[in-house]
Amino acid sequence: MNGDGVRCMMMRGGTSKGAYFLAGDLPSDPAGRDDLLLRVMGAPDPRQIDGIGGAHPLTSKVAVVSRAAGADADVDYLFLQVGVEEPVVSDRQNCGNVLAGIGPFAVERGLVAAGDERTSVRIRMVNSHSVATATFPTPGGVVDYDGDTAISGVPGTAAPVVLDFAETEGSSCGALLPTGRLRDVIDGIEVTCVDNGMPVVVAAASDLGVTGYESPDELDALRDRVQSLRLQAGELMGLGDVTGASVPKTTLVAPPRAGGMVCTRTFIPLRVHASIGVLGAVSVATAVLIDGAVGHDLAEFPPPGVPMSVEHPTGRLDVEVELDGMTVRRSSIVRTARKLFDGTVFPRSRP
Ligand code: NQM
Repeated sequence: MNGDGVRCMMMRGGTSKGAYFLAGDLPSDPAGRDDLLLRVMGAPDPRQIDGIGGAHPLTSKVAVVSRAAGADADVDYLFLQVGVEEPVVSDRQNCGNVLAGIGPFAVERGLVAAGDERTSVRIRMVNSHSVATATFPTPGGVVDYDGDTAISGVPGTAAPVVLDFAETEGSSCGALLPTGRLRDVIDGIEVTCVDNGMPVVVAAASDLGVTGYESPDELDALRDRVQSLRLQAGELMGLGDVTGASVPKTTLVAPPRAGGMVCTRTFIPLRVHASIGVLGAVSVATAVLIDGAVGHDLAEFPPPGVPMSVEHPTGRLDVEVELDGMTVRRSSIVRTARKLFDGTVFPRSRP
């Protein structure tokens, strides 16, 4: 703490934006921490006008980082989703986009020594009890955010952050197919419930009476049906009552139409994502790879060695997933990240 202010770095991680903190700069009790974060982000308020949140779930995110407690990682990363309109801070999901900023942040804060060319940081993702390795350029021991990697949904180019995932299979629900079945029928619709780092309910867009190529706004009308699907899926997936939770997500799939593997529209959990989450895309791609799962029959698979491209409203997201039967061998993805500001944030005072 620094007077009334708190040390904070704002970063774009992939297609999300969030406030990154060292755990030691925040209150250690979760209730005090969450109260502070709501006041930092300006929640609850649809405009988050009195805080640094961006008035959308994708820009109302927080990363809490510390030196790793165990030897299998360099740093621990706790992701917190801060509500926009609801006074809620949730640790029930992970975020692969905010993850893209964790390695650079760890170097900037001196938690990890940078290599001369590039640095690899092993990150324990506390929300999902799994480890990701982030590799990014650090010429001369300094994080370089500039580069020529473009990702859909972010203007321009930046330095690549390569994220390799291990043990993401079933990391939130305990199994890759948390209901124990390839398909379930909910409200008369066939769905595949999957968790390869993010719990997702996959349904064919056509089964909900849409093409799957609509804009996010056009799909808003499906909110009530999606809520009904995910509430029942949440119980089947062992997540219990997910009324106020940000998981499971729901992804509508359709045949690709831009050279990718599958086209997607994703509810997070009720607003439609402008693109698709990282671990969300990894989970959907994994489901689609499995013969018999929803989406398998409408997908077009790339030749071996070519990444699987998941189409979304603003472009494509390339993922690599290696499955051996029903076991995930590895998953990886390329993102970019950027430091936006580093300083002191002043939370609004309590009402
Ligand atoms: O799936 C949005 C995002 C995410 C999560 C969401 C994410 C992921 O785009 O790993 O990145 O699904 O709430 O940041």
